[in-house]
Amino acid sequence: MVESAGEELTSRQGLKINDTNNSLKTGVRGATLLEDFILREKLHSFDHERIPERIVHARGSGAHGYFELYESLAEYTKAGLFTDTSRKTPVFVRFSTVAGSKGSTDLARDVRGFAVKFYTDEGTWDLVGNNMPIFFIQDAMKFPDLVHSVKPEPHREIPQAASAHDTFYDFVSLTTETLHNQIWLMSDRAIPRSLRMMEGFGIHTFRLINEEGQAHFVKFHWKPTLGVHSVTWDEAVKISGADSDFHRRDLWDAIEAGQYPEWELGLQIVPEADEHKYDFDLLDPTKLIPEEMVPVKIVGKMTLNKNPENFFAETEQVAFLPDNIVPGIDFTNDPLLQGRLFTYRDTQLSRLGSPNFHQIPINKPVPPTYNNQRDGHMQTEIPKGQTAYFPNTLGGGCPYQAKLSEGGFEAYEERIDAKKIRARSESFRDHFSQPALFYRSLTDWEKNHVIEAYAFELGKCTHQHIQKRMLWLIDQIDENLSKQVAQKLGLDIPDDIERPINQAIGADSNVEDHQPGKKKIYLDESPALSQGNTVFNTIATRQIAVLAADGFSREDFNAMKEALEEENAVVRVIAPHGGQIQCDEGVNQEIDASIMTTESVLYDAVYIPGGAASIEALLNKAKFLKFINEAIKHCKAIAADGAGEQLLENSHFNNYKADGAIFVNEKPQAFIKAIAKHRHWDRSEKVEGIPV
Ligand code: HDD
Repeated sequence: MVESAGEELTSRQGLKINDTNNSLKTGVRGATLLEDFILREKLHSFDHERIPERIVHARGSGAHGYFELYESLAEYTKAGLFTDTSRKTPVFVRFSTVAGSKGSTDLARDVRGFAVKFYTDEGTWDLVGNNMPIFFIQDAMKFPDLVHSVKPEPHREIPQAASAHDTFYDFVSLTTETLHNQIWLMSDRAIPRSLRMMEGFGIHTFRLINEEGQAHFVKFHWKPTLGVHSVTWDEAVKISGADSDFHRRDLWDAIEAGQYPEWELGLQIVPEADEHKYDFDLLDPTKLIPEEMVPVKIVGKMTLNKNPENFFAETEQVAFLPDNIVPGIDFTNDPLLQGRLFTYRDTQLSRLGSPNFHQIPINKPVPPTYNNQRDGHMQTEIPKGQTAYFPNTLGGGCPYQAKLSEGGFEAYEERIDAKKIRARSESFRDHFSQPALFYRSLTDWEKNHVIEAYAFELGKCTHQHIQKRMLWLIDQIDENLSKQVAQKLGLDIPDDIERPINQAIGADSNVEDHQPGKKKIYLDESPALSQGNTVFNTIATRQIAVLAADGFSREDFNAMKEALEEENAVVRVIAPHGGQIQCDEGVNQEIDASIMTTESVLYDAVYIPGGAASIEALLNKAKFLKFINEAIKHCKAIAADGAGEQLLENSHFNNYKADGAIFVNEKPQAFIKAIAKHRHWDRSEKVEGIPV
């Protein structure tokens, strides 16, 4: 850590610098001298400040924290972090979007990366997951195709951070294994309210290995204590303009305010003997195990309590590797995971420039490292001695191999008796049952959002044959879904998929092979998949906009503020101008944002205290009416006292008095309960006509 407080400026070689503002010239108006090594060093360093952004997941935000275990899992694993309840294992987490560039908006409709680095006493374990429990493809071989299809189209580099374009749907409609992750992408999971309010999943089936060498299959789940919540697509689009750093800022602010984000870690554990018990293959990363079939056992908690000191040094340079593993955890033959075990190390070489990237502080393991790997760009250690090989006598045989009984890593001994073959397992064939299960499990409002998302995304495709292929495939998932999307697109659902194209190009989409029309129904619904069943009992960290101007009622304001802050919500006063406003009792109030610099989509709920002069001033600025109309349209909780009701009277929602989440002259408790519910979707149809 370099701390420059109280220090003099130096060059990179330690020379004290007296003037960093002026270059060395031939007279004050003359040419600059090549001799000016201070100028040259400064510009040279600047010229090389950037490193290549990540091929995918370029846009990310990170934080430090720790993981604590509730009870020993020694029955299943020998991993220290899962057996020693006295440990506080340090972690670094990086959340990301997938498709956009480093500077793209946080609110893209996209999968979110959820990568956790555990700095354990036995070495680093990276759980590199996403906020959705399944992936788009079954074999790593298809990853470059998937990514090339979703990234901006190569001829004109459009669109940025968006899946709504022809090449993505061309690929998806020809690759039916993508349909499960694809429907999750259409759901609200793809537009989270906050990084702190989304689940995380390890996705692949891994193994836990205990001291006796016994294995269990395991899937990892992160459950946010604040629940899983999302914004609407209309908000996402507007937030992208109002504050494209919305998620990054929210994470940073919550940690700075001491409101530490938390997730519980849950495990789905499956005995080895049950490997073939299910209607799907545990090695297929496009399938989840419904929680109703194998419950999630909550085993510990992760808390993020420290922001990075420096974005580049930590969040940008952190290198996650799915092959960073510790004794007690092991891989399976999931063909997507197997490919990942190669590709992440490889990408770090071009991104960070050297095999020594593990020496960068954020990537450094806890235990000291000793081996015979040497040299390379930016070797920052000084390995001592004559030998760099094994076995040796000249170095006393060191570093010597660790005994298994003393923590040496041992790969799980899996019996393999098979032919070498380039093929996909029959057991991976079913591409439709789980997307259908997901859709069936959603509430009506979630289903509406999925319909709207498909209509938007396919509406952005310019090739009708792609739209029609998609419609036909969606029809195999759910007929009502396809009907509604087709209606919005103004297209008919074709009777059959366009086969000549598929067959001619040899695409993997002989859909009959993937069981459309005869989906398996091994579970009617999986309530755990719906955000309708998440946590709705807290308003902690929720941002409440208070609209006020000079003359606002101090009594109303203080009572509401106190009640909201008691529940750990964040109260933000928004006024017609910056600086301060004065209440009806003549006391000054600092404002948090002027209406010129903020938007309703950045808040969870709105409160309008009374005060005739204040309300008159608010009604004089059209943007306050836009603010309130948007909050109504986005189904947020709203409370008003006294003259504050005039803002509601002047809104486009005539029926506000009958609304279950709009409160006039009521005690704060009802408002607080309504905020905790996140949104009031039963309002959505009634406010469709509001023109904002
Ligand atoms: Fe990946 C980064 C998650 C499949 C190749 N991936 C990356 C990150 C996350 C994931 C969260 C960002 C890590 C960070 O914050 O630095 N990736 C996943 C998940 C997958 C998955 C959950 C499937 C279950 N990925 C996957 C495949 C391949 C890659 C099949 C290639 C065969 N992923 C990469 C990569 C990245 C990456 C190109 C880009 C930057 C990096 O690795 O470090 O190698």
